[in-house]
Amino acid sequence: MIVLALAACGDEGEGEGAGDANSAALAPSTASVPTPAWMDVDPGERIVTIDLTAGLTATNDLWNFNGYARGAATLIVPEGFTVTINFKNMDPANTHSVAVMPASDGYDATFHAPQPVFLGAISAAATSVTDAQSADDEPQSFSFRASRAGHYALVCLVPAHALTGMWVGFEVSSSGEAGLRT
Ligand SMILES: [Cu+2]
Repeated sequence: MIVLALAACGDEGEGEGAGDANSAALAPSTASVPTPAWMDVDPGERIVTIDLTAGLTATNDLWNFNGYARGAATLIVPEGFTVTINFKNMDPANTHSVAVMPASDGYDATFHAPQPVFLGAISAAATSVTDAQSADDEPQSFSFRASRAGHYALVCLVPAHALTGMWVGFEVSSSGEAGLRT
């Protein structure tokens, strides 16, 4: 993560103060966004691993991903990388799910036979109130290849959850950028 940030600085602005670990935060918008602790980017292996937790905070009445809802954050992964999502749920009252879906400024209450944007980019029993990920379940993992750059979303497909804001942005960058934009 730090190596990436420093490399980005070196590419972007030589006069900004070499060796300043904070300079990435001050760099122009084309610079890398921060990589949160729950996201690991391996440029060598071309793998991104994301620990994603539903109900991590009280935001949106627990209907959030890592504390974000209603598109308040966008996860960014590089095109062509393999993405593994380790998904768990800390909401004791509701099951949740996650899938990479087309971006939208408003989602329907229900999803019928949803097709994720990328093959395999969906958690188990994603539309089921009873069988999606519960707080009692072991974390589940699924992987997919982010094969096409674009703007998408991570959406909970349990009925009424996306409608109520349980989604965040998911961007596949053609520039190699990775991290979290808030
Ligand atoms: Cu949900």
